[in-house]
Amino acid sequence: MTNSSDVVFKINSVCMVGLGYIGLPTAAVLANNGIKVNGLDISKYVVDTINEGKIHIVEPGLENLVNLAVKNGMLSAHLKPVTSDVYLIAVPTPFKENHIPDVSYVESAATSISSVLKKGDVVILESTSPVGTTEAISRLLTELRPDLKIASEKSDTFDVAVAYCPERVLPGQVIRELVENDRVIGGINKKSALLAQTFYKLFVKGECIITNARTAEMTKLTENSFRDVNIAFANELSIICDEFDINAWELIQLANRHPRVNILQPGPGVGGHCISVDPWFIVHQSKNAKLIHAARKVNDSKPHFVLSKIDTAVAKLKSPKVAFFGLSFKANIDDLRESPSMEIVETFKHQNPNVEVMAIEPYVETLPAKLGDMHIEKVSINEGLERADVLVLLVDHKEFKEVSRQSFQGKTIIDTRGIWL
Ligand code: SAJ
Repeated sequence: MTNSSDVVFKINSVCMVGLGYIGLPTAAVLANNGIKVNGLDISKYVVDTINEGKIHIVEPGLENLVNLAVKNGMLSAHLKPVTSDVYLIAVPTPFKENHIPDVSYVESAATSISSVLKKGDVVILESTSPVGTTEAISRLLTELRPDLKIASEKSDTFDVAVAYCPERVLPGQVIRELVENDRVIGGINKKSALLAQTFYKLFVKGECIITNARTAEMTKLTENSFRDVNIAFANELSIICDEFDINAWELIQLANRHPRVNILQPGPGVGGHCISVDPWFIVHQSKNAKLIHAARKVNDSKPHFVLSKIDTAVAKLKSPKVAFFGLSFKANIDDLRESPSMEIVETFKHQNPNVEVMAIEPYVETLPAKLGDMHIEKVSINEGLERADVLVLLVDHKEFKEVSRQSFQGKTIIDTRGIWL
């Protein structure tokens, strides 16, 4: 493809910046589609692990792909950027104090690749980012490389294209979704969008739809805010139902019989590093985000509601033993980061140091050290069911669904997911 200034854009190799939950699967899929991938990460452990053909995260199907790509010489990992044709940035964008978005990893990534950029390259940001970040990255690259014409929203003639294309894959199904999902590709200008689209079409079977960078940034934030607002509705309903002595899950099932109603499921709160984080980016940037803000507060307050229910149950017993079923942020995965279940277990034990607390988590081998330090014991499903007086169901893991209802006799059940009711 040729730009109007006769710069030739070709895509033979990709530098994947950030080899985590998104970057590594993307690198592996690209490499297995015949594109040479030079991975870049700041962690020596991550780089060494990948270069041995192994992986440092849990994702079904990923290890095989990485192993194959490394063996075939199509994927290698590095601590310094290797000259490539396309630079894909997938680094974390957490928030700082007061929910202010932290784009410092994106800025560091852009700074790091700036030294190897050349005419004809394409830079694509995939990290979830506040609106305007792609424009800021274009300005940063312009400052760092005054010798190159970095694409901007103001001009369609450039040496280096710049675009934004959010990842939208579901943990646990990343490999399939990377290929099958539609992609929204926002160019900083139209030509950058078209160049990025050419790249994604190399491995994506879903539609690759182009727009501008700001709209693509907002699309990602909108998708996760939509889900957060809808989960907040379910969570608020479950609290109202508790007040009215109504089973929220039965109520939702019945309401969902209406052809235009589709309520999500209540839980102990919203976890993970996306849905509980991204809506804050909109709230931070716009005073008009009132509903999105309220949803965040409802979902963040749900663990406190669950804790109040446990406190009431425990207060009725002489020497209570409490078993918590599930620690991960959602069902059938091992990811404990930003998990409302972890928050509930830790807060409960902190406030009730003398109560015996057990945790059941079939998806992790050993409990995080901080739980061990608090004298929280990891037990099997059966041991938890036998020993505890209060059973708190926090995650709807498939193993918990199979538990015999007979083992509930004489126990207090607090089911935050509606699978034991
Ligand atoms: N949850 C509920 N009730 C529900 C659905 C979910 O309480 O009815 C809770 C889960 O238990 C979990 C949290 O919400 O704590 C988030 O889980 P999730 O399965 O909704 O989403 P994630 O965080 O695993 O992945 C999301 C996805 N976004 C959308 O579905 C809009 C995924 O496609 C994104 O790529 C990902 O965020 C991301 O990386 O942004």
